[in-house]
Amino acid sequence: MKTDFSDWVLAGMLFVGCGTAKSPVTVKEYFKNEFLIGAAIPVPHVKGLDAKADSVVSLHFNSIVAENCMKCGEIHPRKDEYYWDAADAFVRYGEERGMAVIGHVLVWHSQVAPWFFYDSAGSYVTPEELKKRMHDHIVTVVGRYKGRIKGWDVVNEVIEDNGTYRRSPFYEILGEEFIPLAFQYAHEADPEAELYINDYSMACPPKREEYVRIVGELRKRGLRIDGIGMQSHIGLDYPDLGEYEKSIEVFGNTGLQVMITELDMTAIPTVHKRADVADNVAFKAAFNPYKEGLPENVSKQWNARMDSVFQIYRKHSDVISRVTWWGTHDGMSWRNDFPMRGRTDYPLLFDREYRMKQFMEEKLAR
Ligand code: 9MR
Repeated sequence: MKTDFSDWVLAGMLFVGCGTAKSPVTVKEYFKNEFLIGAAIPVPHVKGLDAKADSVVSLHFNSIVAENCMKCGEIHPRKDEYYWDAADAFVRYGEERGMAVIGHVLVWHSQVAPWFFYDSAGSYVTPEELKKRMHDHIVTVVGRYKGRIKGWDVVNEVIEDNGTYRRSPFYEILGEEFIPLAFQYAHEADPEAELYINDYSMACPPKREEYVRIVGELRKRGLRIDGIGMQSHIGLDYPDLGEYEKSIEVFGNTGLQVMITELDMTAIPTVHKRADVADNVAFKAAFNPYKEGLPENVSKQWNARMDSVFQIYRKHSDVISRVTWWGTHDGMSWRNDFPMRGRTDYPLLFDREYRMKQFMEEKLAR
C-alpha cells in the first residue's frame, strides 16, 4: 500500500493525541487490562483504499469486526455462489495486525440473500429445507475461516423491544428452534470459535429478560454460547443509562461475556430510537441541523455522555470483554444515513479529520 508524507504526519498526530497532548498511550493500551477495543471495518478499508482510517485502526484498536462483507447477501447472494474476496481480505487484515477478528453475522433477517427462504414457486421453503440451507451456509462460511476467527455473531436481532420474537422468515418457518440450530451448526464448523447472540436496544427490560431466558435455554441443551452482544447504537437522550447498566449486570450474571458490539452515539436530533435498518424515513432539514459542524455545547454534551458510558464499561470490566465501535470516523458511519439519508452526524471515536474525540484524548493524556 502506498504511504505518502501526509499519512506519516497524520499517524504522528494521532500518536501524540492530535498534537495537543504528548502521550505515548494508544486507546488499546489504555484499556489493555479491561477489554479489547474494536472497530467495524468496511470493505474499502481492508482493500487498502483508506490509508488514514488504516493508521487509526492499526494504532488504536486490537479487534475488528466485518461491517458488511460477511453478511449472507454479500457473501452468498445465490444458492451455489459464494464471494470470498472481501471477507478473505478482512480476515487477513486482522491477522496481519495481530487483532481479535470477529465474524458478523450468520443468522440475521436483514441483508439476507433473497433466495434463502423461498422455493422456485416463490413460496416459503419447508422447515427441513431451511435447516439444510442454514446448515450449508453456516458450515461453509464458518468452516472457511476455522481457527482464524475469535468469535461469531451467530444470531442477530431476533427479539423485539417488547420481548417477543421477531416475525422473521427464520421464525415463521422454524419457530424458536432456528436459534439453537444456528449455534449447533456454528459450533460444528469451528469448535474453538466463541459464539455470540447480539441485538440493539438491550436496555429494554422485556428484551433483556427474554435474552436471559434464551441463553439459559441454549445452555440447558448443552450448546456452546460465549457472549451476549449489546449493539449500543445510542443517542444523547437514550437509553436510560441506569437500565443500560442494569443490562450489563444482568447479562454478566449469566456467567457469559458481555460485549459492546456496535457502539456509536448520534449527536443529531433523534428521529426514533430503534436501530432497525428497515425503519428509514424521508429527509427533513430540521433533523440535520449541524451540517457545517457540531456546536461546542453539543460536542460537550456528547463527550460528557460518552465519558459516563465508558465509566460504566470500566466499572463492569470484569464481565465486559470487548468494546467495539461501529466504524472508525464520523464520515463513514451508517448513522449519517439512518433513519434519514443524507444527514451529517458525529457518532464515532474520531471526527472527519481523524482527530480523536475529546473525552478519550483527555483520558490518554492523563
Ligand atoms: O453499518 C451497516 C450498514 O453499512 C449497512 O448498510 C446496514 C444494512 O446491512 O447494516 C449496518 O450494520 C448493522 C449491523 O450489521 C447490525 N446491527 C445494526 C447495524 C446498523 O444498521
